[in-house]
Amino acid sequence: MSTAASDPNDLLPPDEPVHLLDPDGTYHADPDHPLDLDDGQLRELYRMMVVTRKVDREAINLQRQGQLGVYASCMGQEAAQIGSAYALAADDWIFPSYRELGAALVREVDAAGFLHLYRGTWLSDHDPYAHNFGLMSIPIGTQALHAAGFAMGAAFDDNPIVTMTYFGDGGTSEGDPHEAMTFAGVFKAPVIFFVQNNQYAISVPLERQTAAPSLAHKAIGYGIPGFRVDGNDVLATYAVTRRAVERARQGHGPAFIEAMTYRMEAHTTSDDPTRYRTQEELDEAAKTDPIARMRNYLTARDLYDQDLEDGIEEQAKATATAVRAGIYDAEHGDPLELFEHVYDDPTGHFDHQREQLQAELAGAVDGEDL
Ligand SMILES: Cc1ncc(C[n+]2csc(CCOP(=O)(O)OP(=O)(O)O)c2C)c(N)n1
Repeated sequence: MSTAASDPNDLLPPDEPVHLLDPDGTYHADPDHPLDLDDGQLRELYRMMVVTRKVDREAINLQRQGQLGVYASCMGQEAAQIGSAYALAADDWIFPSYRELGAALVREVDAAGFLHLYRGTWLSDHDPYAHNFGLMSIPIGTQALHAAGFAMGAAFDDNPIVTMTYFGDGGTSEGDPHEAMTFAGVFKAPVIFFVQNNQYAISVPLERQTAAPSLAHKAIGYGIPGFRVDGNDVLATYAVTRRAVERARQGHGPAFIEAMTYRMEAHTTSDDPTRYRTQEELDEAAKTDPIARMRNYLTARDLYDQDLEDGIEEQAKATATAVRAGIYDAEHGDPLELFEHVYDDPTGHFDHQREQLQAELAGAVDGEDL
């Protein structure tokens, strides 16, 4: 007996990514992607993008001042993250990578707490169960397994939640998302694989990442429908994700969404992007900025004025200031905590590593450099 879709073409993405907003803010209604957002929610999407960008900049500044060890910016990807996270219900779960500050802010995760991982203070100061938002995953794509497993578990329990995981174009070449999508397809797990195609995996451009016609085309190999969306268009991202989420909630299984976007900043603060991309390319990408686009749309709809901008700017500044206060000179925990919560029954090798660190720390206390 075959479990394959009756028509494989149903799994293939459309030729063009779904797009509702032009860069000048002109809106094109699409009967397949109707919007169910009121004026307040439209402004809310804009507000969250502005706050995200401000906090993102603050995090880069904090790294420059030696307060964070490293930081992975999401500048340029605010619409992809906020439009998609906003399409979930509060009970649904998100399993992020390391670049999802925007999605974290939609989930009202305290930004300073979240950034502690980048300071090395602790994994994060947020309780995943209070926000239905997992910890950042640094090993590429591992969070896809968490999302697929969590969704399968929820389905076994008849719990009608949906999970969504974020990973990048580079993540699609890793084994973990492959395994996650294989399981999700077979078990029809209610999970959304949301890929932010920001064109690069560090210095590796998309054309060296895959020979597939698009990343979304890869989904057919798992029996999962692939969708494509203009990820710099917050309304399209919201509408496409919303549809996929409802589909999953109704028992129709997983979806793979490829959001076309662009990473405007370096891969992380340790990267020098001038080694692999040109200023001309950046200037071109800046013309598709997601925040300017939404502002143009709100202006055209008479939903934007200086008072709104001032209020949002004030809130963005207050959030950035709170992040600075929470991170600056925050005390580091005991490095040996690293070894807790790993094994119930630690291996000899693991114990040995712990002893080594303990000895090094004792040396440092005695005045030796680590
Ligand atoms: C398993 C694993 N291999 C390698 C790395 C090193 N690494 C960190 S980020 C990155 C590129 C990821 O690119 P992509 O998936 O496109 O996501 P983006 O960083 O662009 O959001 C790599 C190879 C890692 N963190 N984990």
